[in-house]
Amino acid sequence: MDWIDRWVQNSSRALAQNTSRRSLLKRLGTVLVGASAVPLLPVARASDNAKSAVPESGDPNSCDYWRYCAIDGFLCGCCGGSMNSCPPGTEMSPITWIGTCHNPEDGKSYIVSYNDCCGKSSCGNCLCTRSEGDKPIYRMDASNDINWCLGTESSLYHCTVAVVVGKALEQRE
Ligand code: ABN
Repeated sequence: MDWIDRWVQNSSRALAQNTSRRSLLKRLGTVLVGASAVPLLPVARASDNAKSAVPESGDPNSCDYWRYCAIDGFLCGCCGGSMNSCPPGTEMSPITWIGTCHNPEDGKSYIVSYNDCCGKSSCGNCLCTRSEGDKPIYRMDASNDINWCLGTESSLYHCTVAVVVGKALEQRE
């Protein structure tokens, strides 16, 4: 008999001898529950994709900075993080508010994702509420006055980062 056949036969025998039906079901259950803990849906993690291509000018800790055209929150650069990274001890929310901002450096428009950093109480520094394109809170789908600390371990809001996701399509005249 082939060694693979022998190996499978021996393993099956050993499994049958050493495992009761109940413990087999228990193991199967553990594997199924474990597998369900692995996130099935891909979540777009914010990373500054267009970073190398985006010319920057100005002070990223100032509310006037071009990326903040639609932001509503405390600037993470004033809270121990940076314009596109959360301060230590906080977690970036995967659910975000999106804006389209004009970059004066190259005259192009970029899609900017405003991710809340979560897990610590409000930072309190550099509040910036420019809110371009924002609608009142009763239009939840189009309002940025919302705590986006959803899908994170903690729902405590700390500050907001502005991550350039990509170039916006040019509008036809
Ligand atoms: N997205 C910033 C924010 C957090 C809490 C409350 C309002 C706005």
